[in-house]
Amino acid sequence: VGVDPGIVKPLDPALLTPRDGNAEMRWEAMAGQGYVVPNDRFFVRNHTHTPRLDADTWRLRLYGDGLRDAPTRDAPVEFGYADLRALPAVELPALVECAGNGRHFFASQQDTPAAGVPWRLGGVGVARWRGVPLATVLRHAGLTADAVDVMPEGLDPPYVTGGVDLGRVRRPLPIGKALDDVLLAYEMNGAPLPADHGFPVRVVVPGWIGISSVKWVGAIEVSTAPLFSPWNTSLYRMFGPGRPTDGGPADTQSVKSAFELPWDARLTAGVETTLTGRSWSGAGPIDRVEVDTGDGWQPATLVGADRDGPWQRWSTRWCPPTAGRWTLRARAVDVTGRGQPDRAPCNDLGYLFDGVVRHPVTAV
Ligand code: MTE
Ligand code: MO
Repeated sequence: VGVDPGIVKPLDPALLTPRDGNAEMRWEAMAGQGYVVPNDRFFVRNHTHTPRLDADTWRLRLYGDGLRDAPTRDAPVEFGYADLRALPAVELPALVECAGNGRHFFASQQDTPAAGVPWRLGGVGVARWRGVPLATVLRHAGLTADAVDVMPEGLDPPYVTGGVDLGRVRRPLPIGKALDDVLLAYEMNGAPLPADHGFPVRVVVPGWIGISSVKWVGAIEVSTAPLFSPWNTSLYRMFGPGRPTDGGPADTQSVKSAFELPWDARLTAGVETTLTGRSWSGAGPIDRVEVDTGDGWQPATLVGADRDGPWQRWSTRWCPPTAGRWTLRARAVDVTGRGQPDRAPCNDLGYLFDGVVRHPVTAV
């Protein structure tokens, strides 16, 4: 069991794979698990490193011209940890997924490898998050009717890349999403937020790319004019190739499917086994899943009471006919009709992969 210097929790190699100072969930570690990803195997994505914060001295500072009484940063409306805990709480299962999840497969599907963390499919997880709706806190803070954007900011160290200091991690959210289903979460799967996942409080933006879900949140700007930061102007945007204009900031996550198998998987030829996996989309629940083990697409069996949740478990039976190399494929369609193309069109920064992944199997 190793420890990455930037990550606090032990990185058990059976559960998590280190990726450039981050940790990717191993899909085979989800086989036989319940609906949520346990905290010890939830992926970690840090721009710098996990800060150690004290809940007793932690403050959330809200300010901006979209608040009646706190127009400037030097005179914010403040909430402490106990103040948040005293407000009416909600708990919901939500997907947090890195915008670059699946980036590795852009490189194997096309000639241009995209820059960034080379995630396979384990830069995603579903947890039960408990906290206060951001809407509740904004209204307590004196939200005005003409606010258009809110921008949460983390308390982790400023992010320096290519010699340029981009400041603290922060990304604007349109007020419509902020008032819809966004949480200020202080619990993850029934436990206080682990340090790596944002202790004492993080933002959870269901279905949107992970960068929206700012960890270790310390301030929120509320503005009557659109807000900008490097995290929505130069990072986490859909640039080229084949895009004559910039495709704008990425927000809703794409559709993906993963087998709960090692990469590569080893199976026994001539022995029928149950293969399991999960499919998900940021745009809504999954409607149907198909699997191809070599003789064409067949419906997978949907497992569990997952219909309305952020991801769907499924299974299928398969017997590798002979020893040798095989390829497994899975694809899903969500309730909005979005599916998975055979090959995902690439973009410069490798975001929102949604292609069908070819999972290699060796039958022995
Ligand atoms: N929040 C802060 N403050 N700093 C960060 O580096 N990384 C973001 C987001 N929130 C980040 C952050 C990114 S890119 C992702 S994918 C998610 O956190 C990952 O959340 P997790 O580490 O809890 O899985
Ligand atoms: Mo991310």
